Amino acid sequence: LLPLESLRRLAELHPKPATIHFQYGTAGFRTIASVLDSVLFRVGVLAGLRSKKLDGKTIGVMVTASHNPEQDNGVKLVDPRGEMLDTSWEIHATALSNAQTTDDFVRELEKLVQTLKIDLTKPARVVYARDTRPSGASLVSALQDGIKAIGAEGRDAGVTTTPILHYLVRAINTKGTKDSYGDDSEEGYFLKLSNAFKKLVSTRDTPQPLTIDCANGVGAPIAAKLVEYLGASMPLVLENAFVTTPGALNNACGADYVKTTQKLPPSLSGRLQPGQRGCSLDGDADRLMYFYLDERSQFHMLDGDKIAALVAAFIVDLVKTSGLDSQIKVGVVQTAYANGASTKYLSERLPVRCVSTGVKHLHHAAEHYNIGVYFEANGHGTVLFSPATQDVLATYEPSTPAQSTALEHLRNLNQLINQTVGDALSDMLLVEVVLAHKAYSGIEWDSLYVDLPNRLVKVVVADRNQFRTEDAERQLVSPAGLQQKINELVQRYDGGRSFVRPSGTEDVVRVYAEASIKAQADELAFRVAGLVY
Ligand code: 16G
Ligand code: ZN
Repeated sequence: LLPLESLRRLAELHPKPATIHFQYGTAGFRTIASVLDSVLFRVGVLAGLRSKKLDGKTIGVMVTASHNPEQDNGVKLVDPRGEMLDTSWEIHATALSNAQTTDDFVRELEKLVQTLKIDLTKPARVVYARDTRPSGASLVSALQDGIKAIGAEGRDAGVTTTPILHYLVRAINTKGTKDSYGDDSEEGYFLKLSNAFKKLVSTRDTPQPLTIDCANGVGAPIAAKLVEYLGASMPLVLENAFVTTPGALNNACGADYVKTTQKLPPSLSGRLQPGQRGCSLDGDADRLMYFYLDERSQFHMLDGDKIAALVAAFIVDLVKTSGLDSQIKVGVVQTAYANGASTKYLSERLPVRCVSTGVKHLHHAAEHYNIGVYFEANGHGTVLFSPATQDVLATYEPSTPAQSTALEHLRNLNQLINQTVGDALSDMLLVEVVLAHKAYSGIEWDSLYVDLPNRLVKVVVADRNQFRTEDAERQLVSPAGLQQKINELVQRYDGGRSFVRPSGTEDVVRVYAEASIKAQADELAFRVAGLVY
């Protein structure tokens, strides 16, 4: 039976604000922090139930609003393998969060337990963490009340990055098994990454220091710890590390700023020398944007598509050199936002699939390859080695020194890459490994292909739910007739491509357009926006 007394007593301390409708979307719950107290309490309870349903496996809860402004916050659940919450539970999260009174909440809980056949006698374990937002501490205490109310065991992972929380969940659940993911501590994470990195770059000279824009977020203290583990193997210069300055988080800095403005954060101007490269993390360090200044100090952005191109080509080469190309097939997953030039570059080298926006879609599709590389243009992504591929790598016997070296590199990449979710710091080390092996500067990396000019605009519409898409969001099926009009417009532009989709995180519709000339991409975007409006 549900512990009704503690559930009711603690639920009373976290009443749901009237008139607000919550929704567990692509990024979990995310909104202005001041209304989230009841949501956090209920997520604590739900995490406990999910753990019981999965036989006491540890469930993760991350309190963050990523690249959103400082006054926002959010929360998402992490499943036992370190992946996003199973989508079939998203509606349960939404339903629980919207129960108006304590009675409604208890009724929703009883319904859940019954329909999902949850055995309440099972143990429940939850590990949680938060980013540096000022609202985080009080939201975590609401979460702790929820965990307590359902009688679950909680573990506080403190202030850390989203990808480290995902790592911890997987490490805890695989502890002591043959699939052990590493020690279930922050130290275990740093050791795993830094050891693999050092082996991968053992033959090169000390590199130029890399500048990291930490978005004034949790990436700053975590990168500072990473610096100690990396030592001379990778000198890092941390910028925008003002985590306690009010209003600084994600403000005119960070990966989202760089991607949307295609500019160097003003705080870095003068801090980066011509020819030097740097990168930006977002507020919870799961997105990464690279950039460099050319010799005329012009800014150039290297986004998630450029990372995918760099990394996928490198892995394909290693697989071939190791002699494993008949056993290991490498593939790439992108979304419709991937620059057309990147899709062309990649398609000439390996299979490429396009899926709907959102990490869960990309991650899931990447699991279908032996090695699946996925990156969103916005800098979120990772590489997945399938279990069968990991076995192949563990048991394969190379027959030449070249094969043996390539195999060793693949094994170390398997350790270096955080495969639970996109991880800016792990991805950054991955990029640095490839650049070192190829002896590429930012310029050479950038010239793998030339981005097609593009433009993204958002349109406020009366009801964004009217906009429904198919074919991985590339075609509108509703409103009727609109896609036809878009097609007619697109045809008139050289290299034209455009699509329209409702945002999953904001109350807007997004319009993306590409063309071979910048002015034409802008014009196409605005004309399609005109059709939508
Ligand atoms: C969320 C997604 C991100 C996606 C973005 C699109 C996760 C963890 N995050 O932040 O992958 O790119 O939404 O936002 O899935 P939009 O729907 O507003 O364009
Ligand atoms: Zn993020």
